[in-house]
Parts: sequence; C-alpha cells; structure tokens
Amino acid sequence: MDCTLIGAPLQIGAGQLGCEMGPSALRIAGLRTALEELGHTVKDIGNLSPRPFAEMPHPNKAVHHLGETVAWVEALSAAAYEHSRGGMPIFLGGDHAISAGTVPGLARRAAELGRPLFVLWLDAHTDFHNLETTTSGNLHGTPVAYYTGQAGFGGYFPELAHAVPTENVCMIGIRSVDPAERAAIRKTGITVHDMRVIDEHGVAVLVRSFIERVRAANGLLHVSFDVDFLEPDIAPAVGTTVPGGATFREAHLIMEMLHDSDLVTSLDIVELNPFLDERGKTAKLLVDLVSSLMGKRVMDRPTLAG
Ligand code: 5AB
Ligand code: MN
Ligand code: MN
Ligand code: MN
Repeated sequence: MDCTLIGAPLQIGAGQLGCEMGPSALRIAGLRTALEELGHTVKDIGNLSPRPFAEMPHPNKAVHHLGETVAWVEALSAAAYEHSRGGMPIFLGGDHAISAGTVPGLARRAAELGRPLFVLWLDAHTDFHNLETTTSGNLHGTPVAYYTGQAGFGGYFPELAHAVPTENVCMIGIRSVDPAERAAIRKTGITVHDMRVIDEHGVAVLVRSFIERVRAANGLLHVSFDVDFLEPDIAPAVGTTVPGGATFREAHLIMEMLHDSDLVTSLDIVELNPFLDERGKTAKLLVDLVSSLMGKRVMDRPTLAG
C-alpha cells in the first residue's frame, strides 16, 4: 500500500493541552519504519497548519476556540480529499476535532467514486454534541454530529456537501455518553456498541458484522481511533481516560480483522497526549496497533480457518 502520513497537531479541541505533540510522538515511536517493514511505501507530508483565523463568539458561552477549529476543519477536509486519491491517508492527531475535517474530505472522495463511506468509531465517547448542546465546550466532543449532518453547526462550521448517513457509522467501546448525546443518538441509525455489548458478545462478532455490511455495500471504510478507546492502564496518554476500556488483545484483534477485510481506506489516530504518557508506552502501543491494521501478524493462518 501507498501510505501517506499527515500530521494534524490540533489540541484546542480537547480540554487539556498536549495533543499538539501527538504527531511527533507517533513519528518518534517509529510509525514510518514499522509500515515500511511491512512492505508499504510511506510518504510523510509533515504537519498541516490552518489558514489565519479570527476567533468566533458563539451564543453557547462554553464553546471555545471555534474559529481555530473551523480553520483546521477546512484544512483537514481539503487534505483528506487530496490524499485519498490513490493511497491510504493516515491522520496523526491531534485531538478528535480533526475528524470533523478528515471525514467530510473522505466523504467527498467517496461520492466522487460513487461508493458509500462507512466509519468505524473506536472511542469511549460518542462525540455527538453540537455547538448548542456541549457543556464542556470542548469541540473534540462534536465531530460525529457534524459529519453526519446534524443540526447545530450552521453558520459556524463549513456547509457539508456530503454528510455520512448515520446508518454507515458504527461505534465500538462506548462507555461515557452525556444526556444530550444519548437523546440525539437515539434518533439516528448509528450502531452503538457499548462496553457491555463487547463483554457479552466479544469484539469479533461486532466487527465481523460491520465488515460484512461495508463489503455488501462496496463501501470505503474509514477507521477513527481515539486513544481513550483503550483501557487507561495500557494507554495512559490521553486527557479523557475512562476506566473499563478495550484490552490489548481486543484492540489488536479488531485491527487484525480489519486488515484481513481489505476494506480500510483511511485512518485517524487521535487524542494521543504525549505529555501524559509513561516513557512512550502509549505511542508505542499505537504504532503496534497500526502495524496490526496494516498486516503485521504473529503467524500465517494456515489451519484454524479450515
Ligand atoms: B473525545 C464529553 N462528552 O463533551 C464532552 O475524547 C467528553 O474525542 C468528550 O471522545 C470527549 O466534553 C471527546 C464529556
Ligand atoms: Mn473521541
Ligand atoms: Mn474519547
Ligand atoms: Mn479524548
């Protein structure tokens, strides 16, 4: 595969500073070499930066850094469209507000190819606030509502040309949902697999059924990986830890199954806050997970599948 690494050092969407260092930590942890060792071609275009921006006030006084976020959304959407032409763009966040740019850019590409875009959202949170409902004002809690075309962004965020249908979004790992998000999500077709569903059924069943849906629709599959999807003990470098996350093996199994599906066309790695890491442990784990997604395996699979 031809992979393009795209740094998106956005940090003001989160409540704590530090995600700005995410792209550097992923590079230092050896992402490029890991991909090259798997036989991929890697181009690192460095970090994006937004156009000059002015701050925008919003009637919801909690909302902060709206002007800066919108400028990033524009830059990311353009980059996602451009770099999804041939190979596989890998967006190095940055907080999760970057997905308010990456997903619409990929949706534009998908529309041009005449194929539907699907999104696998691996996260402790649903990120389904709009500018009116967010109480923290942290815009990393809003991207899914935005890119699926929900109300509450008009006049501030760019007008969406290609909203992702809510039926095409599958969330896994959810364990922290605000009341306004829960009420809004109920009215949509989003598949939400919370941790209880993982406990009851295991991740394999959930991932397999989503993969089958994407395949049946001849879809493109974007994976958005929020570090807080993982259990905080194994991935401490994130500002929004929630106990009870995905284990090391659950996360790897998802990545391995996604690789075998051959459907993934783009990836966000978001919310890594190296300031909170322990000797690079989270960054290294993320490089390992991306490696699994891109074909790393312990053994060939000769016999079990029969
Ligand atoms: B993340 C919370 N719902 O709105 C809010 O990490 C958390 O990108 C948002 O998933 C977490 O502030 C956003 C409480
Ligand atoms: Mn998130
Ligand atoms: Mn999260
Ligand atoms: Mn987070």
